[in-house]
Amino acid sequence: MRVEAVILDLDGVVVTTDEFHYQAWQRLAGEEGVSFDRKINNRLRGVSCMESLTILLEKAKRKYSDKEKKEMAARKNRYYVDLLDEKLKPDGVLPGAMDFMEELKAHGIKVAIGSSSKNGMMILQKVGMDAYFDAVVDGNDITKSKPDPEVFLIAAKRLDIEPWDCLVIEDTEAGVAAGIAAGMKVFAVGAAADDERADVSAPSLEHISADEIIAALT
Ligand code: B16
Ligand code: MG
Repeated sequence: MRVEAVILDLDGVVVTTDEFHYQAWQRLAGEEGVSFDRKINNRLRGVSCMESLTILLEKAKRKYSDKEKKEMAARKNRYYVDLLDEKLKPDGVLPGAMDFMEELKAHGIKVAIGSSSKNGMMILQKVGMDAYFDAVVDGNDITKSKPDPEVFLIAAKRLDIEPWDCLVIEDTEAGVAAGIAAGMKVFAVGAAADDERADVSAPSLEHISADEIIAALT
């Protein structure tokens, strides 16, 4: 393949907002008397807000109506956005991510974001990167979240690049599956680094250069 575009997942690849998601879910769970810990939080990584709520409520003592669930998801999002607003700064960009993307741009490779988060644009604004990418596709643009390939296929379309010339960088199982389903090559990092379905992997973008990745795929 020729790598013509790289579509990066946001949370866990370019920035880490994981701790803020954890704190917001924990506050909601506390208010509702539902048990919640980091192990359950790990299952929420990469999946949408409503799907995360369904997982959180697996241990609830009672059933919640759809109206109640909508209110709870909105409440969690308020807590999360308040944390982002207060705490997310340009130093929230993960080590190695900036150099990696600069290297791609220097090769004339297009760079995009493919995120499940409805707060994707706000996150990019907070770290000063809202004008950095050739395309940004987030949770507001999609009807089906990862592992469905929709987010990555929309990104490829906006970039005007064929899916088979795109490389996805992901940190979750659902995201790796979405990249494969999109017909793209997948580079797995972080929590997904040992996912054998990926074409290439590394602990983070700090541990490998873009040149090494491109060479491994061509
Ligand atoms: P929001 P990504 C994902 O972002 C997060 O990893 C996941 O934990 C979160 O539930 C999901 O976005 C939805 O986020 O609540 O902000 O809409 O990894 O796809 O960039
Ligand atoms: Mg992620």
